[in-house]
Amino acid sequence: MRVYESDAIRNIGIVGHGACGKTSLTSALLFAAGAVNRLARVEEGNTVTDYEDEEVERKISVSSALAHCEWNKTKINILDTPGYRPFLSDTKLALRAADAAVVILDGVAGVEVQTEKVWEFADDFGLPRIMIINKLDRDNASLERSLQSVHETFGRSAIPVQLPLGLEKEFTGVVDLIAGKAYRYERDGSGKFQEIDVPAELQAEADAAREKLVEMVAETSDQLMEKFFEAGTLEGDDLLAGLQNGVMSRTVVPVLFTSAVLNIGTHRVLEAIVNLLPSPAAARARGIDPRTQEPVERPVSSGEPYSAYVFKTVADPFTGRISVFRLYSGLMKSDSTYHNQTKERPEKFGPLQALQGKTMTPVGEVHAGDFFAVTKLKETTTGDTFCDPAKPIVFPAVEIPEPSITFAIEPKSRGDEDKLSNALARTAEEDPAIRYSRDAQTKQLLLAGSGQLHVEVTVAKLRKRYGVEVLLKTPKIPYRETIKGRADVQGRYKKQTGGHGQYGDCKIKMEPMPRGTQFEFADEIFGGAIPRNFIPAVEKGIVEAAAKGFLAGYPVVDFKVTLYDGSYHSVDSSEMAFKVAGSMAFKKAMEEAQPVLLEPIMNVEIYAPQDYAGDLMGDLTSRRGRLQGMDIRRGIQVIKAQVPMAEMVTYSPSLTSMTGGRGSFHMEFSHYDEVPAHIAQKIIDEESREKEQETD
Ligand SMILES: Nc1nc2c(ncn2[C@@H]2O[C@H](COP(=O)(O)OP(=O)(O)O)[C@@H](O)[C@H]2O)c(=O)[nH]1
Ligand SMILES: [Mg+2]
Repeated sequence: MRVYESDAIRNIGIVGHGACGKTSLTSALLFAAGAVNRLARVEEGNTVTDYEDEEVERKISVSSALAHCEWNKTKINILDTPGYRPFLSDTKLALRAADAAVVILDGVAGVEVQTEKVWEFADDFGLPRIMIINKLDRDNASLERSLQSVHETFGRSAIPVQLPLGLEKEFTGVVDLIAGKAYRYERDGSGKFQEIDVPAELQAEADAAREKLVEMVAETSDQLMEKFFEAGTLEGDDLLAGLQNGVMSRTVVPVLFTSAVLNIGTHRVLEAIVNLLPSPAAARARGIDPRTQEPVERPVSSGEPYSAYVFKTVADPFTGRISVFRLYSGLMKSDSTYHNQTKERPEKFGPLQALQGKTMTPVGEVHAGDFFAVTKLKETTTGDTFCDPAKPIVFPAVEIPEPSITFAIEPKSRGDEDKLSNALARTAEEDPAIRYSRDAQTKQLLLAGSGQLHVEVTVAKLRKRYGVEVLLKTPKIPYRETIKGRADVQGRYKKQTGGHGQYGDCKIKMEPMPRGTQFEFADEIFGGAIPRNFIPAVEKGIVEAAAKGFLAGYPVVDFKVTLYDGSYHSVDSSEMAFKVAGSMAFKKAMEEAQPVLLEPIMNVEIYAPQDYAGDLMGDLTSRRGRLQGMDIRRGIQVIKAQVPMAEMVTYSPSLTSMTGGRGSFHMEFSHYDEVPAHIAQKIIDEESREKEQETD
């Protein structure tokens, strides 16, 4: 493998809505640049970047993958990313490591829901962009419609630098407006093309399009504006330089045209990546100085002390952990020890590897701006920074949205519990968007992800890679019980039939306490009505009974018990007897004290385009939600509400169908509140039915 200097590198993230052709275009680019020797296809499951089992099987990308090729002596690192919503966290993590975004549109569909999302990601990271309208060979492909949707959604920065030669069945290539040349391709996927003059019948259209482009570029600088006014146009070099500037300052987004599966226009895309997009050296590495917490930056240059960021971890069942790095500054070599600043410890590196999808090739050293992978690092996880401890810098980690859907999982075969927790830990390492935990109350193992498909893919991974079959279930709601009234009762346990008997007797008062106080026990025994050593036993009896619940088996909380009287027997009394007396008193008191069920209430924030606000609020009302406020952020409607957790279990798929996938939401626990009586009765009935089934 060659070593590339920073200015001979381009790092691009290929992004777009699912199925717009990102993986196919990656495949075509690799073939066009000669990095692979055939045009691999998503349908055949042989592409470089969709190599995971789940990707081959489902024919969609579920995680980002890295590939590279060389064009005009420049190394192009390509991050092919997922485009479906449940996997977009991974797209965001990958873009964090890129220097530019190549935004792909399906030429039939135009801008789609996730196109907007990935466009925003590129904004968040300040990435220059080019745009590609793909699938121009398809029936109903339309340039006007696609461009109109682009302008409506993203403003006027997008501007074609090409014209297509034909469309649909006639799409054979492109006119390059900058070079004033046309490129006509064979339609057999071979990538063979001829450079030709702009066809006469397209000349007028090409001139008009070029003029628009020139005007737009002229506006990017005063100097170009002057030249433009003097000469009435901009010539080759000025146009190119102006375009580069416009791209860098993110005021211009050049638009190109392709058919990825027919391999048409791909060489022009490689040209555009090399000529229009910046090298890593054009930006500075920005982070935080861990000693002062102040922002620091440095040039992306091999002459600087080393700093690198782990943007991806692959849990390979054979190779083990593979950490994928973006090197920001300095150079790194195989078989050296480097400092993980985030974990504050050294790690021994084996060989540095270049990644072509899943294929690794050792490289001796890597220079600033490039990517590499290392296997079997011990402590390193996604989001870690490595740097020279003498000149430390930490790169901020990417914020991963909270999961939106939670399932309870259990292994199909008992005894697989350990295997499952090990498999989950490894899976979570490579996919920071999944979360798993054991619910302290329901004891269920919970697996949360960004959508049903995300959880299903995770479960499939658990099965295929780690051989653990799991069942997915709707999670139990951690209801609780409490009281609204007071009680004053006696609990007396007496068994005195021959021999050693049992005797315990207590009088307690029970009263409600504020939410969140759990349980309080007051000992007001004076004068030894119950001997001191038995008093903790009474409390223990109450605590144990409260944990088992009274109405429907859920823990009783937020109440106070005052032990104020009792009696004992000098021979028959024991801790055991007082514990039983305590639990008897508890049950009696519950009967009197108006027990009720409590349910967890969530703070929910819903984000969707404004048109959906009415439907969404109606739906929230039907879920017993209470509206807390509304807001518009970045043109997006934000609805805040408090909704019972039980009503949110099915929210993720409903929101998707209500908003055509445009909505998203976030929720977190707020507090416990009383379950309305008619619903409480259903929960209690359900619980007793389950109990019966268990004892059958
Ligand atoms: N007709 C046509 N189909 C394409 C083109 N690019 C991709 N496809 C098909 O669109 C589907 C999705 O492609 P894929 O590359 O997996 O999209 P991704 O989700 O953006 O990675 C596959 O069936 C491809 O064969 C194209 O340029 N023309
Ligand atoms: Mg893909």
